Amino acid sequence: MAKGDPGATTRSRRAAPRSKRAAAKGADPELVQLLTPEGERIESVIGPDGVEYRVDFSDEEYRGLYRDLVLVRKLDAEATALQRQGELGLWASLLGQEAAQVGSGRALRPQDMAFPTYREHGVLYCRGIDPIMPLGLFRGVDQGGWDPNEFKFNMYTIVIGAQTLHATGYAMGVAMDGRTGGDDGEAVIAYFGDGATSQGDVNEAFVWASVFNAPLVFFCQNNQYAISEPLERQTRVPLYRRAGGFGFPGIRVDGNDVLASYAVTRHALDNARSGQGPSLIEAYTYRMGAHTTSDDPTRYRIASEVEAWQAKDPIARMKAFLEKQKIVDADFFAEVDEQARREAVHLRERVLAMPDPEPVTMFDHVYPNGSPELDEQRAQFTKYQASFEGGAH
Ligand SMILES: Cc1ncc(C[n+]2csc(CCOP(=O)(O)OP(=O)(O)O)c2C)c(N)n1
Ligand SMILES: [Mg+2]
Repeated sequence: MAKGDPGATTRSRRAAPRSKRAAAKGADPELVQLLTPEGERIESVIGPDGVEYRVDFSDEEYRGLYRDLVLVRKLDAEATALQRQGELGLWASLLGQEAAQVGSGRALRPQDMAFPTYREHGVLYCRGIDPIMPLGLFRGVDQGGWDPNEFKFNMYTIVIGAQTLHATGYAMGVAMDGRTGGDDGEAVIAYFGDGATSQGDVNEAFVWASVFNAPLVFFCQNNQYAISEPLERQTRVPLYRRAGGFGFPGIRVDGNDVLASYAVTRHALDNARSGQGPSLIEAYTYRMGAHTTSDDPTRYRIASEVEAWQAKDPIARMKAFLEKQKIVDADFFAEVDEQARREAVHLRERVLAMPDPEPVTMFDHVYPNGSPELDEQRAQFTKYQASFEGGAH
């Protein structure tokens, strides 16, 4: 699938998927999966919601998804390295969550609006935003530099769960403006984590979205941890089942399976855009790295757990599938790796070249037209800066 083409159709030339099995042997019946960890393709699966989930991509689209996965992982690794070298203040890695993000990100149609947390670098990439953008934020040289309306991708939100309320209000507005209905309708997606489900904001968002039938998909990446707190400290029931209590459908998808993540998200978005209201997707995945670069996960989880999830790696299974089905030629993987390497070098060069802003400019974009209070704070700050030896710096 072409970069920046999130609306590409799932219907395509290659009609018959290779595997005819309805579901993998021993597969979790609660988990929608279309690609096993071994790279076996499942033609279609009936979810516990009775919906038949399937994708029907062309070879080119399959290769495109693989390229997306590799690129976002490489750029993320580069950002982690930059933080380690002191070039970023902090980085929240998406390692392990590439399929949940690329699958859902590519399922968005151009008109759909996304509300991310601080970890959605893969979705940001799928929205066609320059991957340099979040690095300015984490380097502390800007406050997030993209235009949410231009890219239909809101600002990163660090306040846990807050964006689910923003998304609900926005989605209610979409419905009130009559922008739902048909393929051209607008749907909204709100990303959040397993830990966020314990927040009041998220539960309030569920209530409002439900009773106002908002065109909204709640996309929870259950990566098993909220910093050091494991999932069992958030819930006694699978997270997707919470939706039932609020009056809308919930579904759990294999978040390490890019095809299933795409299929489930596309279905939920299309339901939302056609006026059928909200739903909850629990993308069951794993945070392979630290919570952020300020965290040391070896303090609270054991290596064997990480190893078990390594066997479910989202990129490895897509690679195995492409190889098995011979839909790549010999140099494809090397070519993708080389592109990723080049883009990472380019990213690094541009980060190192970012100018440091004058500290006083932090007051510039707080309000569109400023305020007397802000003017006072700016004056105080300028005076404070000038008190240092050598003047303003
Ligand atoms: C309202 C609020 N409370 C606490 C925090 C501190 N905090 C930052 S990340 C985090 C854990 C979030 O876990 P989860 O929702 O599972 O998302 P993940 O980081 O795993 O993607 C917490 C508690 C915060 N940013 N905002
Ligand atoms: Mg989490």
